[in-house]
Amino acid sequence: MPLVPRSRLIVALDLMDGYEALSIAEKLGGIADAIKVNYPLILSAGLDIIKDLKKHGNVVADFKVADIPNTNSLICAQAFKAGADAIICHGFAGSDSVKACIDEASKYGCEAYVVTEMSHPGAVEFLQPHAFELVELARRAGASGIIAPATRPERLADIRRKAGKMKILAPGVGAQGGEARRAIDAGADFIIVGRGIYGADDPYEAALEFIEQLRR
Ligand code: NUP
Repeated sequence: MPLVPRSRLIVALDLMDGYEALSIAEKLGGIADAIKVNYPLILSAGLDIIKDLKKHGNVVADFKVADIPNTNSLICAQAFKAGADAIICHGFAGSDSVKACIDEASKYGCEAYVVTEMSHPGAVEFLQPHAFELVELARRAGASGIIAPATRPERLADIRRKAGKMKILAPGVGAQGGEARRAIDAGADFIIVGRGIYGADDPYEAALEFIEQLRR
Protein backbone atom coordinates (compact mmCIF):
# COMPACT_ATOMS: atom_id res chain seq x y z
CA MET A 1 0.00 0.00 0.00
CA PRO A 2 1.32 3.50 -0.78
CA LEU A 3 2.46 5.60 2.17
CA VAL A 4 -0.22 8.08 3.21
CA PRO A 5 0.69 10.79 5.75
CA ARG A 6 -1.59 10.42 8.76
CA SER A 7 0.56 10.47 11.87
CA ARG A 8 3.53 11.35 9.60
CA LEU A 9 5.74 9.05 11.67
CA ILE A 10 7.77 6.14 10.30
CA VAL A 11 9.48 3.99 12.93
CA ALA A 12 12.86 2.46 12.06
CA LEU A 13 13.28 -0.86 13.88
CA ASP A 14 17.05 -1.31 13.66
CA LEU A 15 17.11 -4.11 16.19
CA MET A 16 19.11 -7.32 16.06
CA ASP A 17 16.36 -9.40 17.58
CA GLY A 18 13.24 -10.27 15.62
CA TYR A 19 11.14 -10.96 18.72
CA GLU A 20 12.01 -7.58 20.19
CA ALA A 21 11.19 -5.87 16.89
CA LEU A 22 7.83 -7.63 16.71
CA SER A 23 7.05 -6.84 20.32
CA ILE A 24 7.71 -3.11 19.73
CA ALA A 25 5.65 -3.15 16.51
CA GLU A 26 2.80 -4.73 18.47
CA LYS A 27 3.07 -2.15 21.25
CA LEU A 28 2.97 0.67 18.68
CA GLY A 29 -0.40 -0.73 17.63
CA GLY A 30 -0.45 0.97 14.24
CA ILE A 31 -0.04 4.56 15.50
CA ALA A 32 2.83 5.10 13.03
CA ASP A 33 2.26 5.26 9.27
CA ALA A 34 4.90 2.58 8.63
CA ILE A 35 7.65 0.45 10.08
CA LYS A 36 11.03 0.70 8.35
CA VAL A 37 13.36 -2.31 8.26
CA ASN A 38 17.04 -2.16 7.47
CA TYR A 39 19.95 -4.61 7.27
CA PRO A 40 20.55 -4.97 11.04
CA LEU A 41 17.10 -6.56 11.47
CA ILE A 42 16.89 -8.42 8.14
CA LEU A 43 20.37 -9.92 8.48
CA SER A 44 19.67 -11.12 11.99
CA ALA A 45 15.99 -12.12 11.78
CA GLY A 46 15.63 -12.94 8.07
CA LEU A 47 13.46 -11.49 5.33
CA ASP A 48 10.35 -13.29 6.62
CA ILE A 49 10.15 -10.81 9.49
CA ILE A 50 8.55 -8.44 6.97
CA LYS A 51 5.45 -10.67 6.79
CA ASP A 52 5.07 -10.59 10.57
CA LEU A 53 5.63 -6.83 10.78
CA LYS A 54 3.04 -6.27 8.05
CA LYS A 55 0.31 -7.30 10.50
CA HIS A 56 1.00 -3.95 12.18
CA GLY A 57 0.98 -1.73 9.09
CA ASN A 58 3.00 -0.73 6.05
CA VAL A 59 6.61 -1.87 5.83
CA VAL A 60 9.38 0.10 4.12
CA ALA A 61 12.45 -1.95 3.10
CA ASP A 62 15.42 0.38 3.56
CA PHE A 63 17.87 -1.69 1.51
CA LYS A 64 19.48 1.36 -0.14
CA VAL A 65 19.65 -0.65 -3.33
CA ALA A 66 22.62 0.57 -5.42
CA ASP A 67 23.62 -2.00 -8.02
CA ILE A 68 23.31 -2.56 -11.75
CA PRO A 69 19.70 -2.55 -13.00
CA ASN A 70 19.33 -6.34 -13.23
CA THR A 71 20.60 -6.94 -9.69
CA ASN A 72 18.43 -4.08 -8.41
CA SER A 73 15.34 -5.73 -9.95
CA LEU A 74 16.18 -9.04 -8.29
CA ILE A 75 16.74 -7.42 -4.87
CA CYS A 76 13.51 -5.43 -5.10
CA ALA A 77 11.54 -8.52 -6.18
CA GLN A 78 12.72 -10.32 -3.03
CA ALA A 79 11.63 -7.43 -0.83
CA PHE A 80 8.20 -7.11 -2.47
CA LYS A 81 7.58 -10.87 -2.48
CA ALA A 82 8.35 -10.84 1.22
CA GLY A 83 5.62 -8.23 1.66
CA ALA A 84 7.39 -4.87 1.64
CA ASP A 85 5.20 -1.94 0.58
CA ALA A 86 8.10 0.27 -0.45
CA ILE A 87 11.81 0.04 -1.19
CA ILE A 88 14.52 2.64 -0.64
CA CYS A 89 17.22 2.78 -3.31
CA HIS A 90 20.24 4.99 -3.88
CA GLY A 91 20.24 7.43 -6.77
CA PHE A 92 24.00 7.64 -7.32
CA ALA A 93 24.09 4.34 -9.25
CA GLY A 94 22.29 6.18 -12.06
CA SER A 95 18.88 6.57 -13.65
CA ASP A 96 18.76 3.07 -15.18
CA SER A 97 19.43 1.50 -11.78
CA VAL A 98 16.75 3.65 -10.15
CA LYS A 99 14.30 2.91 -12.96
CA ALA A 100 14.80 -0.83 -12.39
CA CYS A 101 13.65 -0.39 -8.77
CA ILE A 102 10.66 1.72 -9.78
CA ASP A 103 9.62 -0.75 -12.49
CA GLU A 104 9.84 -3.66 -10.08
CA ALA A 105 7.86 -1.69 -7.47
CA SER A 106 5.07 -0.97 -9.93
CA LYS A 107 4.77 -4.68 -10.84
CA TYR A 108 3.78 -5.28 -7.22
CA GLY A 109 1.71 -2.12 -6.79
CA CYS A 110 4.44 -0.85 -4.45
CA GLU A 111 6.59 2.27 -4.16
CA ALA A 112 10.25 3.22 -4.60
CA TYR A 113 11.96 6.06 -2.72
CA VAL A 114 15.33 7.46 -3.73
CA VAL A 115 18.02 8.66 -1.32
CA THR A 116 19.20 12.19 -2.13
CA GLU A 117 21.23 13.85 0.64
CA MET A 118 21.73 11.58 3.65
CA SER A 119 21.34 12.77 7.22
CA HIS A 120 24.80 12.02 8.65
CA PRO A 121 27.74 14.50 8.62
CA GLY A 122 29.65 12.59 5.91
CA ALA A 123 26.82 13.18 3.46
CA VAL A 124 28.20 16.68 2.81
CA GLU A 125 31.32 15.14 1.19
CA PHE A 126 29.84 13.45 -1.87
CA LEU A 127 26.05 13.40 -1.74
CA GLN A 128 25.30 17.02 -0.87
CA PRO A 129 26.99 18.51 -3.96
CA HIS A 130 24.80 16.25 -6.12
CA ALA A 131 21.61 16.25 -4.05
CA PHE A 132 19.54 18.44 -6.40
CA GLU A 133 20.59 16.30 -9.38
CA LEU A 134 19.50 13.21 -7.45
CA VAL A 135 16.14 14.85 -6.73
CA GLU A 136 15.73 15.57 -10.44
CA LEU A 137 16.77 12.02 -11.34
CA ALA A 138 14.16 10.62 -8.93
CA ARG A 139 11.45 12.92 -10.30
CA ARG A 140 12.18 12.07 -13.94
CA ALA A 141 12.34 8.34 -13.20
CA GLY A 142 8.90 8.52 -11.59
CA ALA A 143 9.83 7.73 -8.00
CA SER A 144 7.10 8.00 -5.36
CA GLY A 145 9.41 10.01 -3.19
CA ILE A 146 12.84 10.76 -1.85
CA ILE A 147 14.85 10.65 1.35
CA ALA A 148 16.20 14.01 2.61
CA PRO A 149 17.86 15.04 5.89
CA ALA A 150 15.90 16.13 8.97
CA THR A 151 19.30 17.05 10.38
CA ARG A 152 19.62 19.98 7.93
CA PRO A 153 16.19 21.66 7.72
CA GLU A 154 17.47 24.41 5.42
CA ARG A 155 18.69 21.79 2.92
CA LEU A 156 15.43 19.89 3.35
CA ALA A 157 13.53 23.07 2.44
CA ASP A 158 15.68 23.56 -0.70
CA ILE A 159 15.12 19.94 -1.68
CA ARG A 160 11.35 20.31 -1.07
CA ARG A 161 11.26 23.19 -3.57
CA LYS A 162 12.78 20.94 -6.23
CA ALA A 163 10.87 17.76 -5.38
CA GLY A 164 7.51 18.68 -6.93
CA LYS A 165 4.80 16.27 -5.83
CA MET A 166 7.18 13.59 -4.62
CA LYS A 167 6.81 12.59 -0.99
CA ILE A 168 9.74 13.30 1.31
CA LEU A 169 10.79 10.94 4.09
CA ALA A 170 13.16 12.65 6.53
CA PRO A 171 15.43 10.54 8.75
CA GLY A 172 17.69 11.93 11.46
CA VAL A 173 15.07 13.00 14.01
CA GLY A 174 16.02 12.26 17.62
CA ALA A 175 19.35 10.43 18.01
CA GLN A 176 20.97 12.28 15.08
CA GLY A 177 19.83 15.66 16.41
CA GLY A 178 17.04 16.54 13.98
CA GLU A 179 13.76 17.98 15.27
CA ALA A 180 10.43 16.52 14.19
CA ARG A 181 8.49 19.77 13.86
CA ARG A 182 11.26 21.57 11.98
CA ALA A 183 11.51 18.73 9.46
CA ILE A 184 7.78 18.85 8.72
CA ASP A 185 7.83 22.67 8.55
CA ALA A 186 10.73 22.42 6.06
CA GLY A 187 8.55 20.26 3.82
CA ALA A 188 8.93 16.62 4.86
CA ASP A 189 5.81 14.47 4.58
CA PHE A 190 7.10 11.90 7.06
CA ILE A 191 9.80 11.78 9.69
CA ILE A 192 11.77 8.59 10.30
CA VAL A 193 12.70 7.85 13.92
CA GLY A 194 14.69 4.84 15.07
CA ARG A 195 16.63 4.98 18.35
CA GLY A 196 14.44 7.79 19.68
CA ILE A 197 11.59 5.25 19.76
CA TYR A 198 12.95 1.70 19.97
CA GLY A 199 15.62 2.84 22.45
CA ALA A 200 13.10 4.55 24.75
CA ASP A 201 11.90 2.95 28.00
CA ASP A 202 8.38 3.11 26.61
CA PRO A 203 8.45 3.08 22.78
CA TYR A 204 4.69 3.68 22.56
CA GLU A 205 4.88 6.83 24.71
CA ALA A 206 7.94 8.02 22.78
CA ALA A 207 6.11 7.53 19.46
CA LEU A 208 3.08 9.39 20.81
CA GLU A 209 5.31 12.25 21.89
CA PHE A 210 6.77 12.57 18.36
CA ILE A 211 3.27 12.46 16.85
CA GLU A 212 2.14 15.17 19.27
CA GLN A 213 5.06 17.37 18.18
CA LEU A 214 3.94 16.97 14.57
CA ARG A 215 0.38 18.02 15.38
CA ARG A 216 1.41 21.21 17.20
O1 NUP B 1 20.02 9.61 5.19
C1 NUP B 1 19.59 8.67 5.84
N1 NUP B 1 19.72 8.68 7.18
C2 NUP B 1 19.26 7.66 7.98
O2 NUP B 1 19.41 7.73 9.21
C3 NUP B 1 18.91 7.60 5.24
C4 NUP B 1 18.42 6.56 6.03
N2 NUP B 1 17.75 5.57 5.44
N3 NUP B 1 18.60 6.59 7.39
C5 NUP B 1 18.07 5.47 8.21
O3 NUP B 1 17.08 5.96 9.10
C6 NUP B 1 19.11 4.79 9.09
O4 NUP B 1 19.77 3.75 8.40
C7 NUP B 1 18.26 4.26 10.24
O5 NUP B 1 17.62 3.06 9.84
C8 NUP B 1 17.19 5.34 10.38
C9 NUP B 1 17.51 6.39 11.42
O6 NUP B 1 17.67 5.82 12.69
P1 NUP B 1 17.95 6.70 14.01
O7 NUP B 1 19.14 7.54 13.75
O8 NUP B 1 16.70 7.51 14.27
O9 NUP B 1 18.19 5.65 15.06
